Amino acid sequence: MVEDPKGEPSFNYNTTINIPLNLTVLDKKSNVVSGATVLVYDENNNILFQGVSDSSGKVTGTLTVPTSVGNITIDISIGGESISQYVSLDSVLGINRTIRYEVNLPATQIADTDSDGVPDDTDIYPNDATRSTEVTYPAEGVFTVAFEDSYPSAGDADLNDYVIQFKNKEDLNSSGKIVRLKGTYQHVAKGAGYRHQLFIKLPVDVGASITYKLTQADGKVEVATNTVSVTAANLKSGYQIFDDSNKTIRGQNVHPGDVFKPGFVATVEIVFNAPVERAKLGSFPYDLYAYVLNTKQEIHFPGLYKNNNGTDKYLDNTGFPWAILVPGAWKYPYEKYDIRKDSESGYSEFNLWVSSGGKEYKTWYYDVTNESKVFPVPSDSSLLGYLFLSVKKFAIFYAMGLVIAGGIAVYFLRKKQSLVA
Ligand SMILES: [Ca+2]
Ligand SMILES: [Ca+2]
Ligand SMILES: [Ca+2]
Repeated sequence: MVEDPKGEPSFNYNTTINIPLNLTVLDKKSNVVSGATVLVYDENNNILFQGVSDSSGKVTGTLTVPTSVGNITIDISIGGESISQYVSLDSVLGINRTIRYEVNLPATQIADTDSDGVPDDTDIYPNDATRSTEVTYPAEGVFTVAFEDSYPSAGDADLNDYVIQFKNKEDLNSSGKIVRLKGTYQHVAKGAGYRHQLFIKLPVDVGASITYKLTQADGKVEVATNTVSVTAANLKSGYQIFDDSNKTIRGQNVHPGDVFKPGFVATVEIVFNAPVERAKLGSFPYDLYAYVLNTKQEIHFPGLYKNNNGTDKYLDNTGFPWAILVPGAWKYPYEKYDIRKDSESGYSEFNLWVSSGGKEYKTWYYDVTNESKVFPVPSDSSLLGYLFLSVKKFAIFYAMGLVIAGGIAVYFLRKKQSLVA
């Protein structure tokens, strides 16, 4: 039974979408099935979610994917019997499904060394009952966040005042709760006179232990690895990732002819004192924000805070944001080039993307249409790309598991069904 809510999400310059996932697994006799492993992955086998059905047969979570992802696959597996459902994300706002097995489920025991409910062959941490999977944002490479720092005044839309490349990794337990959150952040541009700091707010109800390290781009240590305990209140009020932006980069990296000088790299690992629900933590990129020292203003992504009259606090009166998230090592505009003006923009698809409400030209940021208008940020020399070597571990791991299953896999694949009750 498919009851996926459909519609168009409100457009606020978002390049990723959060899709709630609610599944119920039933057997042939419509009894609920607990202990079924649910795995969700995208077109490139990047894992988006993993969980195990509870005593009510339910699995809940949230998928966070770039809006350009067209299809995902949901695999449900128990006792060697699997069902795959291929889901087009076109106009999908959520995934609400009841999935029924049409075969008798075998009573076979599958090896689960740590007894967390996730079989060894799909458990990223087969000897750690507190964790069973990891999700990386993005699966490969980095995201870029670009801030306009004049808030609450409208910016000039050159989107280079304070630019950070980053990626995050979550460890989830078998209930889909987040046990650990890791982030790596690199300062890449400062096209501004103002000074900034980078923070993250996590509105969770538990404290955490945070391990932090700060290095220069070449790895030279600025702040040695250290671990501190923080309270839930600390996490709610904001944890500082970077201090004064004047001190975390040696060049502005925004003018034609500037030799790119990558800035400092911060590595943050947050281990929560108890697993946290997605609804509490929020979804990638979480509440990552800049604090402008000169104006004492915080600058957040749209979609998180409202004014008293109900409008978005971080969209200006023309509907433009002060913070934009872009997949990849984004080539932001040169100084004073307004991305919205055809004569100044390096991205002719940007306005088309905006006027379509985000439905068309979803990968505008990969298509530089005027190289003379954008800063040539290196795409592959980024340090961050090398800091998460586990990137595709799962995809490879999973593929190998299927290979090892060998002959019986063929048998099961033949029986593999996509029936919906
Ligand atoms: Ca396990
Ligand atoms: Ca485990
Ligand atoms: Ca600006």
